[in-house]
Amino acid sequence: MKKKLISMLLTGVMTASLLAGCGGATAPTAPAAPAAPAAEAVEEKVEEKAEEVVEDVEEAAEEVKEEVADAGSDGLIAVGFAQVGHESDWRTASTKSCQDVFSKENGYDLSFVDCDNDEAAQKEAVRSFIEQGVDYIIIDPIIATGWDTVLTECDDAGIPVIVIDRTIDDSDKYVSWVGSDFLTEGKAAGEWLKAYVDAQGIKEVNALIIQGTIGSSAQIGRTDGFQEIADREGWTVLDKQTGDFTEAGGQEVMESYCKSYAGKFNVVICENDNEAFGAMTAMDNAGVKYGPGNDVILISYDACTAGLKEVQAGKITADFECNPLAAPTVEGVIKTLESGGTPEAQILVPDNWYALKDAIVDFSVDGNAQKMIEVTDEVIEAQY
Ligand code: GYE
Repeated sequence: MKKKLISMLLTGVMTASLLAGCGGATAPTAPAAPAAPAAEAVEEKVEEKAEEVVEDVEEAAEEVKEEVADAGSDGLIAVGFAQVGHESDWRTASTKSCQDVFSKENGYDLSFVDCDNDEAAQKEAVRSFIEQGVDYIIIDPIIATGWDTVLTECDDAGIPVIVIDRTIDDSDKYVSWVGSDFLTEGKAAGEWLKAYVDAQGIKEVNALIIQGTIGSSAQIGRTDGFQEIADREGWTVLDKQTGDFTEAGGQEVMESYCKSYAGKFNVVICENDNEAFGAMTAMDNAGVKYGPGNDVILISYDACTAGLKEVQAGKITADFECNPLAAPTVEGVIKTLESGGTPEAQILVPDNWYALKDAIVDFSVDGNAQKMIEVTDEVIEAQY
């Protein structure tokens, strides 16, 4: 194609220059003298010029093609979002937040994939976004590792990646991470428990932990943060098993705990509210009394609306929030990129800690005094 274009251009230019010669002076009657060296130099120059012209034409054609492609999406910003799944109330709120923000009315064409807690499906979803040629990819990584290969593919495709909520710990090929500090959440639960048992005159802590999805940064941070305080205070952590952030998982683990540790535990920590709901069912069925003034202190994370209702009902003694409404902040990152700016690499969304009045105690995390919010009808009404 390119050669054809060059020869067409060359013929055109040579013809034009010959015609121009005929018009100005008397056409030579004798046969034209054999081409002199100067004529070859002219031909080379013309060929060079023709090549440049062809390259400019090809570049212009490429730009037009790209504009046409963009125009095909009605000028919307195409965003691919690979969501963890639908395992909890928290996840539902996170998904709704993203779908509300990245709507067509707001100028986005959102491709949403619920990866159903399946790591392979999540990688597949990201690769499908690359195939689609989206403008941005958002990932909430089910677990923190195994990401560098697929993030390299995004990088090679020139598609910026933004990580929301959970972290990716084995690759830095993404523009920004927007989420909560899970280690601080775990430490806050431990430091609150220390202040609470002291205030209640409870001398011993024998704790059972129902963990989130193993290998997720939310599970790692909450488990490690609480364990740090437990080790410092000499508490006994009788067992840790995963409930996979689901209500069924929480109930199953708690049923097993009620059999294996009957009468030996006085604290249960669930790494999200849905596990706490399942644990409550199991303890009810086993006749275990929990909540303020009872045998077992029940601690939870997320502080979703349903979780705060259980705090108000005197079931969950303290609930440590993880804010699921990060989508507006992620949109801010995209807007910064769209305007040619450089967004922050890490953007923390604020979390709060909740309890009923009698369970609100003063405590600090890493030397920073913490504020607890008393659960009331208004607080529940305003929650996510
Ligand atoms: O705690 C849980 C959800 O990644 C922080 O995942 C999130 C966790 C949250 O299933 O409810």
